[in-house]
Amino acid sequence: MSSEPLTLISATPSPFARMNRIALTLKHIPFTLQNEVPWESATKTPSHNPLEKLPILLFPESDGRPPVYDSAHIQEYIVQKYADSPPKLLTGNIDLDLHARQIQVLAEGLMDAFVLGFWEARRGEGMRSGEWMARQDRKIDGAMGAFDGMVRERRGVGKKFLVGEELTIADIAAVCAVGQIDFSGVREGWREKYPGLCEWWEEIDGGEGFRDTRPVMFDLKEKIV
Ligand SMILES: N[C@@H](CCC(=O)N[C@@H](CS)C(=O)NCC(=O)O)C(=O)O
Repeated sequence: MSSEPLTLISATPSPFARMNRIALTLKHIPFTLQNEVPWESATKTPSHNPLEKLPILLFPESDGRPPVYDSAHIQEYIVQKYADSPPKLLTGNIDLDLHARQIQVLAEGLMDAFVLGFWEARRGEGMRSGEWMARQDRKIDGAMGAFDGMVRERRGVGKKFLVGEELTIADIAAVCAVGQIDFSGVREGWREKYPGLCEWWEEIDGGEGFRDTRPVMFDLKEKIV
C-alpha cells in the first residue's frame, strides 16, 4: 500500500462531500482535495464514476485500487479503515450504529431532494413541474422535522449527540444536511421554526472539522451537460 495521500473529489458546495471531508479531517487522515464542478464538461467525475457523481475517493495510482464512490460508502470505509484513529464516529453497538446509519440515510435523502429541487427550479418557465418541486419540498420538510424531533428528544435526556455519547457519522450527516438548507436559503425562517435544532446545529457546526468545510457556492458557467 502506498504512503501517498488519498484524493477526495469534491465540490465546494457539496454537502455529500462535506461529510467525508469532516471525517477525514477529524481523524487526521492526510488527503488531497480535488474540487470539481460535476455538472460541467471539463469535470473528471465521469472518468472515475459512471454515475457522474461526487464525492469520489481515489487511492494513489500505484495502489491500483478502483475509486470508491457514494458518500455513505466512502464514510464507511473511513470509519472502518481508520478505526484506530480517534474519533471512532460509530459506537461499536450494532443497534446504535444501525440508528446512526439510518440518520445518515435521512440526511442524504434531504440532500438528494434539495439537489433535485434546485435543478428543477432552474428549468425554464413552462418546463418546471410544480408537483415535482412540491414533492421534493415535502421530503426536505419531513427530514427537517425529523431532525428537530431527534434533537429535542436527545436534549430532553441531557445528550449532546444524536446517537450514543460521542460524535458519530449521524451528527456529521445531519449537520451537513441542515447546513445545506441554511446555506442555500431555501427555507427562510427555519431557525425560528426549529430553535432547538438550530442551537444544536450551530454548536456542532462551530467545531473542528466543521468550521473549515462549510459550503461555498461555485459558478455554474455552462448549461447542464
Ligand atoms: N448518493 C450520492 C449523491 C451525490 C451527489 O448527488 N453529488 C452531486 C454533487 S453535490 C453530483 O455530483 N451530481 C452530479 C449528477 O447528479 O450528475 C452520494 O451520496 O455520494
